[in-house]
Amino acid sequence: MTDENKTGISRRGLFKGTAGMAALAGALPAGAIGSLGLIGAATAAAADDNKNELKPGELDEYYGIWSSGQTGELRILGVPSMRELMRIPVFNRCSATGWGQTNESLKILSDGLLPETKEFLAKRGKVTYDNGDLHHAHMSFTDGTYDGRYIYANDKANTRVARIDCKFMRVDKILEIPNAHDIHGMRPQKYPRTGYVFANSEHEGPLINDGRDLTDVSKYVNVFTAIDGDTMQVAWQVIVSGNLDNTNCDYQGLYAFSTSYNSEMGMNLAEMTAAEMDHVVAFDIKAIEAGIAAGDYQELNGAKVLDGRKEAGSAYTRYIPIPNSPHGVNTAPDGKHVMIAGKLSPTVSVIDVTKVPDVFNGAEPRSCIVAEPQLGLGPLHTTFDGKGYAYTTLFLDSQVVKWDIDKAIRAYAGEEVDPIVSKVDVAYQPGHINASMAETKEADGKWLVSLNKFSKDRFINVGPLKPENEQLIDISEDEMRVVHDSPTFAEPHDAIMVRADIIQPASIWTRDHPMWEAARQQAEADGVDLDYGADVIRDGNKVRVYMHSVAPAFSLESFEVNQGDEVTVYVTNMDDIDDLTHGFTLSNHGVAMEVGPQATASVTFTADRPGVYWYYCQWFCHALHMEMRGRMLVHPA
Ligand code: CUK
Ligand code: CUA
Repeated sequence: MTDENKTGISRRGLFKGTAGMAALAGALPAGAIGSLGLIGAATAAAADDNKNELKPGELDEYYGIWSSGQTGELRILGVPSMRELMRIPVFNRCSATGWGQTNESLKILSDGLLPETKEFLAKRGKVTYDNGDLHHAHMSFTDGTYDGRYIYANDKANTRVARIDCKFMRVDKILEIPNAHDIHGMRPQKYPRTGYVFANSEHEGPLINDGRDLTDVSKYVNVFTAIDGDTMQVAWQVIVSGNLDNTNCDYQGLYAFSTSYNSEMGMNLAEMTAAEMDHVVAFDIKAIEAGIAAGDYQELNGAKVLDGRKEAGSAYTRYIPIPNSPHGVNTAPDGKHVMIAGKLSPTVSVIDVTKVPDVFNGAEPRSCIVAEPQLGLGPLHTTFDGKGYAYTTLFLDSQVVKWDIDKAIRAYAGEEVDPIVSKVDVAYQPGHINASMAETKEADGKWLVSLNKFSKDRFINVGPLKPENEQLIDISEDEMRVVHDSPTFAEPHDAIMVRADIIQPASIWTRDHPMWEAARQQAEADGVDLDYGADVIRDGNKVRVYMHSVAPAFSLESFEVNQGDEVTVYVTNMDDIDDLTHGFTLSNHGVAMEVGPQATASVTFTADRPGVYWYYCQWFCHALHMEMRGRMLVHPA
């Protein structure tokens, strides 16, 4: 086997795209960095009077909901201050909260996994994956705007979608998607409500992936999934031709759209980028629902799978040709236009959703395209201000371009107008972009964030791994103005900004929360009060330890077990005061969990080290926080 076959990156393939491909890999010409740095400094100096700078004690106007890529968590920032307010563990294992270790979190992390995954993990002594790659985090909608109920997030690494309950800002469901390979693009339905959560499988494979057809690429397919956002079950899946990248939907509840950068079904770089035109798949939601009702599907791994392949000429899909390796899909708040970013093409293709029905009725697929402005090199994602302008990131140019949607449409019709309004330099290589409330009909055109993949010289050097750089841009005036740099750890792909009045989180947990229902049932079976427990229950070699905490003490100052016992410790925090979090860390056992006010958390481990081991509260809770500790005494076998 040659190196070419191993990686798919042949010399020929890499150099084919010349400067463009090199810059896609992150290489900037040295001169470009210096000059961009100067421009950035000048912009910052001019921006001393910024409205984004909050005084101590002032509150932000927007919740920024940030993905974190390969970190696997969700982050909440305040906008416009860009202060990081909270991290919500999702697909990652979290040392601070015990997410991925407590029985409560492990139940959520394992319940929605496929049976064969559970088997695969069990052989490795695990009940869940402990990594994730969270690209897209988006809020549930009602009638075209955010409703503050849920945030949905994808895991590209392990083909999952998670739901975060905005009341407690914790994950409450996770679903592993069958028949798919690596969920990438993900967006909730906008209208009439969410409803469906659309999720794209990015990578292709045999539909029945059990070892057959390993090398017969002609048998590979890709699937588009609609999840029921209420039950977090797969509603239906559609087999497509080509791969799928990003997705989005209209404001009418009729269509969803997905980009495909690999319409070629290539298995290496040269093959994937060979065609001049790739496509967007349009999905007719009503036709698909009718197909399900009529039984036009096969059942596979518990999912109803319809055939929407191009060759099938199905009623469910249409393939709209789009120039070279399209990436982002963004629906404008005008409710009419969907922007498809070209990536390797310098264009953004504008679909008019009112013309899509004609395409399903036999009109030429590109007849729904009403504009295709040339904006610059490497367009990836687009956002909006609700005033008729669109903003697109130019990855290769390291710029954000502001353009006039109406002028772009007129130019496409032949009029001599320039849709480009202005460009602003960002540092460096932006991917996603989003403006305040921009993916809703309430887009308000105040703030825009550009999520830049490289920070290079923007901050003091922290070693070979650099932070990324997110820049806040004031778009409330005609000229875009970069007003703030925010270094960030790996790798927020996407972010949304939600008006602060829309999300109303609780300040303390409730004792009837389903997260500790299993603990409550066990306590009842043991004849113990879960809320005010101070009990040790022996059940063969299983020991259940119930304690509660009221600052600054645990209800048990010690408990005794025998070497080899399987021990479960339940801790209930009976403080009901805002911000009074306790924790339970058991030393030299790798055990630590956070217990919020009015919450219960439990952890199970084997006590196989005889001796004295202290447990302590690791969340600073009281002047006597250091004294909040106790002993586990393990009798030797
Ligand atoms: S993708 Cu990352 S820059 Cu995963 Cu939304 Cu476009
Ligand atoms: Cu309780 Cu520190």
